[in-house]
Amino acid sequence: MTQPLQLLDSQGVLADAAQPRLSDAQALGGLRLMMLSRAADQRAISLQRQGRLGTVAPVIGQEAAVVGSAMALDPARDWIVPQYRELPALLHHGYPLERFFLYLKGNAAGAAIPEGVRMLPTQIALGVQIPHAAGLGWGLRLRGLDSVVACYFGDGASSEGDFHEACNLAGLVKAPVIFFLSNNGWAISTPSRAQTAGATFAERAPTYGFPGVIVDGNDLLAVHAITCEAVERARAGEGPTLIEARTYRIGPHTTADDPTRYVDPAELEAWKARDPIVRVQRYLASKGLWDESAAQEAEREIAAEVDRAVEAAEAFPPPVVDDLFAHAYAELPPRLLAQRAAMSGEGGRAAPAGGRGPLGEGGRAAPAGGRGPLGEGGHAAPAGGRGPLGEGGRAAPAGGRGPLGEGGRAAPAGGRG
Ligand SMILES: Cc1ncc(C[n+]2csc(CCOP(=O)(O)OP(=O)(O)O)c2C)c(N)n1
Ligand SMILES: [Mg+2]
Repeated sequence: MTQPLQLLDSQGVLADAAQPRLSDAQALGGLRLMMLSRAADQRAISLQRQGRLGTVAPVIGQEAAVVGSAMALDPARDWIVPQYRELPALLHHGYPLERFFLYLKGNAAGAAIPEGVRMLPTQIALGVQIPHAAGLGWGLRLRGLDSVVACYFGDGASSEGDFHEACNLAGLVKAPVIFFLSNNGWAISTPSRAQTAGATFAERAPTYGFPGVIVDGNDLLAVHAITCEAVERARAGEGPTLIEARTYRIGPHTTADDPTRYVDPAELEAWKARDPIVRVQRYLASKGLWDESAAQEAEREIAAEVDRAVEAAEAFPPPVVDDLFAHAYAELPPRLLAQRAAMSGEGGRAAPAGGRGPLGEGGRAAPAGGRGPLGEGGHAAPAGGRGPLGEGGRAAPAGGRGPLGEGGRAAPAGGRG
């Protein structure tokens, strides 16, 4: 099997003759962003446990893959097309941290992308963003721009037909796209070895007419270097690259998942010993650029940054039912008008357009029966009663299954579970 590119070993020692393309200052910046991502995830998990946030899909363990690739892009001209586990790439591109928390609170404002930030929305329907990325890249090229599109997806998403369609078209038209496949070992509880009978994911690429490469996804320097090469190819008009980043999901699929039911503890421990953050810290320490006091100072600053983002998100007006209906249609079709009215407690009468419903401050009924994109859980209802999930103090919608998989999206406001 092809060996993944590695520049830094797990002790943070640079390979002989390795030529990192990140300067020391950039490596420090990358480390800080990885630490910020870890701290934001840990805070989000804690807030979810308190019933203050919905379902969280942490990046823990995969930070080098996400940050190293994002640092190879130019936020002023390149685009990111995310799946749902790429927070630090979005932050690097200009998406504000407070919106991450707002999004997890179920607030539509969290999904709003600030003007000038070149990213598509977080995508939970698996694989759907991959053809969008191919089309976006092709369109940018037809406009004569030299922008590149980095499209993120998982080993699980790569089994969707959309992956094939996107790679086929992008190869044909030489779209400037980087297909960044985070092979994190799992698609919820399905191991990545169950996704393909092929030996690797990367080996699919040549059949579409472009290179497929494999990188140690826990090695910031290697991921950055290999993505820089893919960016250069794409900018030069040579077309796409498929990057398979071998990493590992150290945490749960989401806060609604219990990985102890299916993850081998020995495998988990082996991957924890390859922590991508510790690896860069060791590398920088060997250069005299990192020590205990630098770590403490960075942790203090990062904690304060996370505090500010959480406070800003919590100061936002809570979401209202109308938010669910506000962004897809200029004029709501009758079926959705009826749903909105029912959810607003108006017994079939339409709620006022754009207004706040009769339920008052932030408390809104949850949609009934929905299966959500993250998996098997319920989108919890924001207000009131005790729901079927029974944990965390939040009600779930009747029969609801959430998009990330197995859990409930906790509700932002109100009730006792
Ligand atoms: C089309 C579709 N099918 C199923 C799901 C439920 N689901 C949510 S996440 C997930 C696993 C995705 O695994 P992967 O692409 O490897 O990404 P990871 O979660 O490991 O980052 C599944 C099956 C979904 N969201 N969309
Ligand atoms: Mg996966």
